[in-house]
Amino acid sequence: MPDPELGWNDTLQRAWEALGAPGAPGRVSRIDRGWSRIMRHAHDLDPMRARNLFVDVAVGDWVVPSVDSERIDHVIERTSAFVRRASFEGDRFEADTLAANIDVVFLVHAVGTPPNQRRLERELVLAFDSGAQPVVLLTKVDLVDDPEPARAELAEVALGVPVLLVSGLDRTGLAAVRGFAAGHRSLAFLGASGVGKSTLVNALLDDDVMDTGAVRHADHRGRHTTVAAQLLRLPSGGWLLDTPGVRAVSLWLSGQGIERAFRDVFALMDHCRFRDCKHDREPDCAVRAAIDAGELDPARFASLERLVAEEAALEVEQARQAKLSDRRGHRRPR
Ligand SMILES: Nc1nc2c(ncn2[C@@H]2O[C@H](COP(=O)(O)OP(=O)(O)O)[C@@H](O)[C@H]2O)c(=O)[nH]1
Ligand SMILES: [Mg+2]
Ligand SMILES: [Zn+2]
Repeated sequence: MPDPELGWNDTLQRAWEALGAPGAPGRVSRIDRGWSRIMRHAHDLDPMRARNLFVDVAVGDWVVPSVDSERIDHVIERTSAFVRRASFEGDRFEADTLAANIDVVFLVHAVGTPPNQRRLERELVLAFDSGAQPVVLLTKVDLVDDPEPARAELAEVALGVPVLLVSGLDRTGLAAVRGFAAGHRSLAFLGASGVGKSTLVNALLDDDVMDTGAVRHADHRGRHTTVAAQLLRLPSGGWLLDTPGVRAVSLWLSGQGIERAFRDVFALMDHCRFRDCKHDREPDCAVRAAIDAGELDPARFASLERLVAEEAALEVEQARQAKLSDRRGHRRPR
């Protein structure tokens, strides 16, 4: 059986058995120019290499290499995936998966810049769509006396999603972050450039320093630089996917992400008098009523409308490309 310490679980086992339990599954730890590095167990220091031919493979994927180890025969059905807008490469329709089988995605925001609720809303939609569990991190808390106002503002749009206070610099809250990797789970970070993702990654990978008390020294900084997406083993167990520049704006929206991230607004909509209420000037509109009563931020509602319109436009585009792809006789991804 594949190594549970590498993240293998019952869901993957079932998906593999559904394929007829072929070969020996391994996990993609890195991809370079069309070649995957595939780990066979958690302490595999010399991952095998196989070519990515005719398969959409991402870091984090569980795959079955061919008997001669040259190619990847199967990509086992993912438990979660971050997918970028599909595009044409030559005459082939490409779904670009950036990361797969991530259990927890941390949405990183920093104190010091004003809390950005609109950005967090978008990230939550993407996180829910991916299938991973979102957790919000408010980092650089060492910079302020009281991070509570910023935390409260993010919590307002995070609904039930936890907002943790952390610092990659003085190591506040790192034990809690690490706790999410219990059971050999895989973690990933999403957030604007400069919020402190790399600093957190370095702090988590650094097992020489205790979480409490010790202050990181400047010479540790920048030791680990992200060049390509890679799966890294946490010293305390579990996995960390370090991706350079996974920018929220470039990701593909699909599924139930919007409904989940805005479930408060959708719950209101259920109470509008008309089923097809546009929440504009209709009588007995529960959304307008909530806005007028100061219970719903109009900016949050505008944000929802923007995301819905964006998703609709992407769906039209995806359908158009899928049709083109069919006409050319190619198989549609997923
Ligand atoms: N004070 C403080 N500065 C931080 C912290 N984390 C990151 N920084 C600084 O913020 C800048 C950007 O950090 P970096 O980790 O590269 O952000 P990334 O772009 O999200 O990977 C660097 O100058 C870091 O030293 C933190 O927890 N506290
Ligand atoms: Mg970085
Ligand atoms: Zn309405």
